[in-house]
Amino acid sequence: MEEKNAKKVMLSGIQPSGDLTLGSYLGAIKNWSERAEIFDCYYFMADLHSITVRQNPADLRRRTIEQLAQYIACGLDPEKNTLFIQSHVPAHTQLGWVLNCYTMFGELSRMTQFKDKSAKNAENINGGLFTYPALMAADILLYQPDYVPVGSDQKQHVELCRDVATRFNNIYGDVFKIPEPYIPKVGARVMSLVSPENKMSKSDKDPNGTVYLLDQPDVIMRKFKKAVTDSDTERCVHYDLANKPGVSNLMSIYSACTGKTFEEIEAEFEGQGYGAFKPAVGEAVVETLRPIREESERLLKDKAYLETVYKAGADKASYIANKTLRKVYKKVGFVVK
Ligand code: ATP
Ligand code: LTN
Repeated sequence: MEEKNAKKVMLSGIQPSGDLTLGSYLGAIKNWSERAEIFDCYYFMADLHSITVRQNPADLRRRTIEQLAQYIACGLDPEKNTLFIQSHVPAHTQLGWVLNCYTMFGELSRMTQFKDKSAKNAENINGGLFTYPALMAADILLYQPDYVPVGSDQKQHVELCRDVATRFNNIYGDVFKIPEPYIPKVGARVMSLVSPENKMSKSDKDPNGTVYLLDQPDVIMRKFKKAVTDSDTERCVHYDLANKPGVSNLMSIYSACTGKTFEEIEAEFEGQGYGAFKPAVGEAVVETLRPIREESERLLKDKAYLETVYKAGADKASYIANKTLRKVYKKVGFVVK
């Protein structure tokens, strides 16, 4: 018991707003799966957040379950990690409401994700999109985590969460642990295969730029063969992020999948040009993703097992979350039953 309490807590979520990608895997989930021994880990499908942008209900349901299967297939063992669906733990919306009342209009107005998403969805700038960070703060603070592993785009939200938690603690005493964002090292940023200046993203409109975890091998190979490289005449495989972003991105992917260094990759393809390099990267990705796709497909045939996982996850998460919620309700002056 003592040892369990000594473990640091880690928590993160991904919105099931698109199918998971090679970027989600290399940038996030792969690293999460290596931490289960050291940390007490909570990972969830952020379905409540995803409806801030209009979703097709059948797709959202399918993707939420697929995301769970993919988390497990990527190595998140449900025995060692708490995996759950955000909407199954009502404490998220309950604390979300309370924190809305401790988050300032000005703070929310400054969030770059709000500005970006408002520009992209001008016809649906809804209240949820605006107050998204208060719900995200609740997601985090309920579990009193030490670290929140997120991409650099989410750092601003974790900082706002820290500000809100500090504000609350200053009024009511030490209720919340102040969490640290945990940003992966540079290089864990996989770029689009068709526009390497943009991040590979699950909601990208052009599927050719994005490799999905469930893509079949022939689809992956086609995407890599068509990947943008660069227009210089020497066509050599050399890492140069500023001048050769396409080739550099492919090298990063190849390195992440094979464990080879950039020097080793340059030596391997010396004098061969991109014609040999691009299919080699494709094959390395196919082999990296093959066990994940096969295991996901197997798990998706066993809906009963996935149901036991998300039900057990929701029970465990609710137990922890409700403890924090109860404390908060008492502090703000609600009659607690
Ligand atoms: P959306 O397109 O719906 O905004 P996204 O594909 O950009 O989503 P997120 O859901 O914002 O992905 O990211 C989930 C996690 O996956 C983030 O914490 C981030 O670290 C990681 N991630 C996503 N895409 C990449 C990428 N291309 N490279 C590295 N990490 C990534
Ligand atoms: N906003 C995040 C998803 C997310 C999250 C969280 C991440 C929702 N709640 C709590 C970490 C902790 C995103 O869009 N990637």
